[in-house]
Amino acid sequence: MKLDIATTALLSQMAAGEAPPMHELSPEEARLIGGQMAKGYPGGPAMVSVKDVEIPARDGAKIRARVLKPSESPRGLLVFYHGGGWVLANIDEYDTLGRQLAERTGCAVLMVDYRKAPEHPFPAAPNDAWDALLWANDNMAALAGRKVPLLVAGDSAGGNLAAVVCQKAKAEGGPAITLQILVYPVTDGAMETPGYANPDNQLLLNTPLMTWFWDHYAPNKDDRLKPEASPLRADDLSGLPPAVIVTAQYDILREEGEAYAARLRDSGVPVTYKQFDRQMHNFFAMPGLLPAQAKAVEYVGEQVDRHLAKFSQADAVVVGAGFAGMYQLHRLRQMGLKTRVIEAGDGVGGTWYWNRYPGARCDIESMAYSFGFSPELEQDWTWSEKYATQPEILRYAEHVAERFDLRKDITFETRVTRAIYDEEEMRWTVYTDKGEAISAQYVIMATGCLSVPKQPDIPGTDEFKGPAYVTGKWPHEGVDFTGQRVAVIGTGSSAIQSIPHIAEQAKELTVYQRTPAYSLPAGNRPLTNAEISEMKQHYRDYREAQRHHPGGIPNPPRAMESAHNVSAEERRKRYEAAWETGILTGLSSAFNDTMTDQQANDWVSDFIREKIHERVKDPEVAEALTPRSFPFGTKRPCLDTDYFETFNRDNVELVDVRKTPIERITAKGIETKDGEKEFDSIVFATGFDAMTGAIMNVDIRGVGGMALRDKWADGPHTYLGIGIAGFPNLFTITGPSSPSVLSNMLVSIEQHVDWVSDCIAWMRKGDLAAIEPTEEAEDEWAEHNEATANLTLFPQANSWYIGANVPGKPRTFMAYVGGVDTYRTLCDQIAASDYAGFRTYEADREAKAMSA
Ligand code: FAD
Ligand code: N01
Repeated sequence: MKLDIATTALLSQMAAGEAPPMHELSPEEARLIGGQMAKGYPGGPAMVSVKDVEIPARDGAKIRARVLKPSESPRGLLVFYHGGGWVLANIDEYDTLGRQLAERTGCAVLMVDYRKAPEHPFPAAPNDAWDALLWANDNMAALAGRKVPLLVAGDSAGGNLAAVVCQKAKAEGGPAITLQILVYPVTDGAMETPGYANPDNQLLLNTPLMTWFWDHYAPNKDDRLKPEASPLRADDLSGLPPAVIVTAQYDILREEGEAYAARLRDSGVPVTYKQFDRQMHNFFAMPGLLPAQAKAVEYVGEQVDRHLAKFSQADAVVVGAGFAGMYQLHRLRQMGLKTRVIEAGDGVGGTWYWNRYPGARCDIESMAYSFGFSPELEQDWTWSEKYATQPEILRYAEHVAERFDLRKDITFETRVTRAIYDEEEMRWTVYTDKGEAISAQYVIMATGCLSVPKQPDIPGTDEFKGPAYVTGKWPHEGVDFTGQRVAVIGTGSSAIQSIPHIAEQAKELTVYQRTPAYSLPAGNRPLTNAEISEMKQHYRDYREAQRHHPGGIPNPPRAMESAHNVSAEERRKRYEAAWETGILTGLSSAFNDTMTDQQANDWVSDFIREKIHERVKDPEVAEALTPRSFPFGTKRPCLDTDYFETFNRDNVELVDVRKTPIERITAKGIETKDGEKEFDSIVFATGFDAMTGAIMNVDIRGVGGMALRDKWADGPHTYLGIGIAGFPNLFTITGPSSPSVLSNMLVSIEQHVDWVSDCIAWMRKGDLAAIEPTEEAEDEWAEHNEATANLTLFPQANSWYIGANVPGKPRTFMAYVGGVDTYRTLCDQIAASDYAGFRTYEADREAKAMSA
């Protein structure tokens, strides 16, 4: 006996009744039989209120619906679509199941009596289902008493409708559905799964009846295969709400449920799947008759419990726990905001958590590249080297987390995937890849300017059989290259730091260079006690100087003189002195026109070129390593320890890929036009999808469902790099078009976090619910940015500042070159003039009272 005893007995009783097969009946006759059967179901639990309503449909008709309220304060609103092949059944026949669901889940349940075929064929049912969903969302306060999570559910054809409305909500940018519960859903009108041919499955729902349903519902066969009828056929299932999928073992639809679960999972949607063994189709809708029905309701209830427990309310969600997210959490918590930080990694530190490649260290002096917001922190932390290593900076980040007790509000190993703005509520729903949905008034993207390694853009990358490493995602356990033949692709900062270390271990190291870099010797060394105590004594003054310096790096001071004003000898003298400091900004600060005057820049660029020739013995290799295609400073300069000298080693070879292009990566190594070279390991030091990559990785929908990805399709548009028109209460820390990456990032991060925190404090004081920039302010800022950049030499380089490193990325200059000092003044003045360029929205007092 394949079915359980209760099901077997039920089927035997039904057979004894000698009812004709459904598919031989007219829809009216079939409905009568279904109605008779439902009369045998028990009444279902009592509700606090049961109310029949009429929902206006788009064509002016009314959709009948029933609101079941299990308590005065439901914890969710569940929109339920019943089964019946889009032809049979109604909300009266499903009343018991609806009550069971309401009681068990604690949600208000809206049962939707969408119009049935054949009188109302496709797309009437999905249209009604959608109209009802919108109505439910609009009337949530009345239905559930307050803003609660919105869930959808359905069985069989109703499961199909539930899946379809989720896809539509994604396409439309809302409403924000937090969970979809699909019980043996119909997902594909092709009816081609083996289950249809399996005699074991021909029970209450059999292949002829399913054909009968489809023929009535979607007589036009092309319609059936549209995603609105066959959700499995949608191209992209990513970004859909987490799903609970239930199937029955002996059901012609089981494989459709399984297939939908698998595709959702493959698309990154969290899925909980359960097959009920020894059950047939429709068991879920037969309350009182089958014990498994009660178990399935209990199972759904448990999933909803789990889901709603995760659904939480916060004042603010901060995405990312690098230095920006950490400080933002500290500030908001100090202000009394309930703040949640979501971080993809399993620890704090961001950049310094992920970039563990050999030789990784900061290139701004440690004592300057540290937080300035806490004098106590400054005093109790002591840096060991002029330029701290990655492990030391990571320890510092961990120390900060400990000292300010940050971890308790950070959820690690969790990625934010979507954020949807609800205009009515003026709140965001933030979704994670762990199935959590958090409702928050503010979202702060502290996702980092350099946190998404660039996708490999060399053919064959996946074919290499040996280990391949990406500098920006380095294995935590480290890598031992001893005795290996290693390739490094790239010669930016990450490569320049790691190459000398890899060369020391590897048997052979081959460096594939596309563009040579300007790099200056770091002169790294341990800090002396005298230096440390001097800084600790004067840290306050130093921080103040940082805040009012264009790059947040006050030493050495920026000269006020043009390079044209002095003799060649004097210039040389000053360049030499700057070179000796081993400070990134030394050379660019030697004169005031290095970044604006071509000749001034040529002089300093030539000076560095000479130095490279001094450092590299082989003149041909030296020339290959010499940058000539862009002015100094227009791509981020590097600081190194023995980078150029490494090319004097016998085990190191340079391949200039401009002359010898990489054709592809092969299973064994790298093939250029000169042939294939075999390697044991390949290191991709190929950089980042900078500035916008991490923000664009999250599907962010603002006012009217506008997708940020669409708004930024031709490049980022922001106001101050902090706010975005159409995306109220969404802030970006060091976002595109702020000075960010052209400065000491910690200085910029603190300035941004402080500004955003002050803005939120101002809003709360004025009882304002939302703030967003105006389009005009955004345009004015973009104009100023472009004009400022065009006064400099920056646009001359194909840099990541401009998006040139990522194929297909729109080219706009993504950092404000006006300096941190000027930028700070602008931001302060904007704040002082009641946030000029922003529009604000008053709080909706009524909604607030309801949720209190
Ligand atoms: P990050 O440190 O990048 O942190 C962002 C965090 O957000 C990451 O942990 C990431 O996992 C998380 N995240 C992103 N998206 C999501 C999501 N959807 N869901 C959940 N979590 C998410 N700057 C300097 O000023 N001086 C230096 O010397 C210097 N050295 C650097 C060295 C390297 C190797 C690199 C790559 C950058 C360096 N930078 C330097 C720039 C550096 O990125 C910043 O200084 C600073 O650390 C950035 O901090 P952040 O918090 O803004 O971003
Ligand atoms: O990345 P990058 P990064 N074929 O983009 C090459 C910070 N940082 O990780 O210049 C061949 O600079 C690419 O060539 P090209 C700092 O802000 C700081 O090194 O595009 N080559 C380039 O040589 C820095 O600027 C430190 O022609 C390819 C390299 O890969 C930023 O992070 C340390 C290629 C990428 O260089 C990014 O630095 C590390 C291809 N298909 C990082 N694709 C400090 O020292 C790319 N390249 C503090």
